[in-house]
Amino acid sequence: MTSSTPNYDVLLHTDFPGLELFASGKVRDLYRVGNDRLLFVATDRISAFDYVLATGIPQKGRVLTQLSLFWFDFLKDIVPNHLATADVHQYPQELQKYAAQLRGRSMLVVRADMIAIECVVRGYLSGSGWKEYKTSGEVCGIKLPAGLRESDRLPEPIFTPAIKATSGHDENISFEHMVSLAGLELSTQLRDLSIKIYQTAADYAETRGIIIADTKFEFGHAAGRLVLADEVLTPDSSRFWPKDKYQPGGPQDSFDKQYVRDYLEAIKWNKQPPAPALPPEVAARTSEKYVEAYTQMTGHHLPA
Ligand code: Q0Q
Repeated sequence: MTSSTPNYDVLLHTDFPGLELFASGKVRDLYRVGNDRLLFVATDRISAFDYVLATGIPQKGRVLTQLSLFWFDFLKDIVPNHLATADVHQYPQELQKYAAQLRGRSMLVVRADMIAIECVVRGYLSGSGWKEYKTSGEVCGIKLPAGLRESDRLPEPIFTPAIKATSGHDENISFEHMVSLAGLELSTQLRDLSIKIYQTAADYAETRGIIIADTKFEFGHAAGRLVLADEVLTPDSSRFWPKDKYQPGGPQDSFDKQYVRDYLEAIKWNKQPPAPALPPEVAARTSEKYVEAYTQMTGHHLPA
């Protein structure tokens, strides 16, 4: 294999000797590149019920990266983003020896001063929003109409920010709490921009047969500008539902993770570590669903 041929092997753990790890998440790793860039790498790891499973999903990292690139371009007139380049040939010389591992599943991004608030927008009532609504009729302090069912489309998208609790879980907060953390001007800007981005993306996705039920944006400041960072509108940062199967009144099948969820249900995993491995056919079918999510959303084949 030469450095110009992509490496389609499943990548579970990144290993770039000489590069300094900046941050590592369940399925993404960030490396420091100079003083003002980061290398954002999407592995093929998959998490379920907050645990990383022992089996990787072929092509998953490439799909998530290429979807983020699609949305950065789609949204470029609405919001600047942190992308410097995803063309490995443009990466600094120190990264060229890792080109085959990086091609298609990585982005060189501008290092931003991140805002430590997760900007969640919900167009449908699901997950923690549904849980909160059942208890209080509200989500993040936003009163909703009575009588809504699980997975119902909301009268209009709502902004439901969250902070990373010490437990590592997201904690939903009210807009007023966000204002106490980030100030009124920035909070208002983030709310209005998040809703506009979500609405624009969700309207387009629906024409492609995909419901984006909710999504999580991360923003930062770079060179004095507010930029959209992290991954954007992927099945990992959002709930993707197939539109042709949408039936409110209960939980919806996930576009991408349903085979995994059904398998974990079938083996009666107790949702405690160690997270189980997946049978090859579950990993293979899940891989097909990720690639399908890309081709259905964009109308293009996944780039080689
Ligand atoms: C940054 N993260 C998320 C994360 C672990 C991603 C820091 N452009 C940036 C970004 C981005 N994206 C970040 N920091 C400065 N500039 C993103 C939570 C964590 C792996 C991947 N953490």
